[in-house]
Amino acid sequence: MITGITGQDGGYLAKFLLDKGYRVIGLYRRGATDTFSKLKEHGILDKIELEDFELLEFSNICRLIKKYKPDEFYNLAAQSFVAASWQEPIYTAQADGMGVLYILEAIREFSPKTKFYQASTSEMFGKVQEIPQKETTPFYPRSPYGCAKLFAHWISVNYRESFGIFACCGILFNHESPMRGKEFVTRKITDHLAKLKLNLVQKPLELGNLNAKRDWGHALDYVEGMWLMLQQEKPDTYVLSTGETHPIRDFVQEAARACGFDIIWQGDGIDEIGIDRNTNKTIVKVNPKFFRPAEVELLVGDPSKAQEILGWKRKISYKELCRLMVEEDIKRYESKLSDYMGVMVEAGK
Ligand code: G4F
Repeated sequence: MITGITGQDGGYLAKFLLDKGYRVIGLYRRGATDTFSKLKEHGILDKIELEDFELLEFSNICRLIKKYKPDEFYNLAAQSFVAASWQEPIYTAQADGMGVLYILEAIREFSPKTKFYQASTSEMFGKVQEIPQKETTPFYPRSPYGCAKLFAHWISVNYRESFGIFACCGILFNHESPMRGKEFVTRKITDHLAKLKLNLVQKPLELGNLNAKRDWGHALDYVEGMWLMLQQEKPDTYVLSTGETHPIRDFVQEAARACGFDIIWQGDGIDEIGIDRNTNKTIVKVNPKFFRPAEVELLVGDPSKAQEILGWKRKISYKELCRLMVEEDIKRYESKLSDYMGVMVEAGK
């Protein structure tokens, strides 16, 4: 059973489990627009048993856990956009914090043998107390999202220790892919660069803090780590990360290179711009609107425990990730363009 089945990780995990012969029950929120596009793109929509589900409705969590008594439960549902958590702090706290307690209570009551995976996050490290961050690093969240996730993390550990629930926490560092939502910085970058490349827009890409550093891996590698955690004899907490960190500026540069732009940077702070060396065109500029009230400046994780105990290792490199994402966005726009041209030709225009 997977909550958040319509998100980036939900799609990759469902595909991974189906390939292993699992029966997958996917829980989704009714009423969301464009709900199943990622599952369609993975080609697995008709292979998943779907149930509509609201994380804040305890009765429906109980009903579903009672009905299926799943062997494994992956909780990937969340309000996962950090920036939005300052606009919706109460909803974020309820869904990302209390929602997890609802699931744990339902498991304890109706299906105590279910193995539970909680999507904990490197955002909990926030203002980092140690470099690199590992399972024992003290937490210091910097957003309502980080605070809510911290409650969810500790309540999962507590249910493991109090009631013997097989609850695992994956402290996952940023993981991206061509399926990433466009509100997150990597996909926002690759989507806009693809449009610039194909002359579908002329205006530069507008970003916030270019200096923040993130440890970015590919989501496909990370869902394997989630599954590995639930295959161990004992439940535990693991960091999944690459151990490399790069500023946002570097991701822009790398993705731009993959689509033929050669960016040079000029100016400082809110006046910084990125210009294409060959055409002199401004590709990137800073817009303070995207700054956050409190920022997580640096994340870099130490994945040694997952490597040693789970035998987990990321396979897709940072450079490959940048290239894959930008190439996929170019392909998507090219195929939309060729559909459009086909319609125009048919219409005799
Ligand atoms: O891509 P982001 O929005 O991801 P963020 O905040 O690191 O959170 C992601 O990773 C967490 C794991 O560490 C997850 F828990 C969470 O659910 C989510 O998946 O922002 C990355 C960085 C930030 O420092 C932000 O300030 O990029 C910076 N940034 C600069 N300009 C921007 C922008 N972020 C966004 N979204 N949009 C911008 O224009």
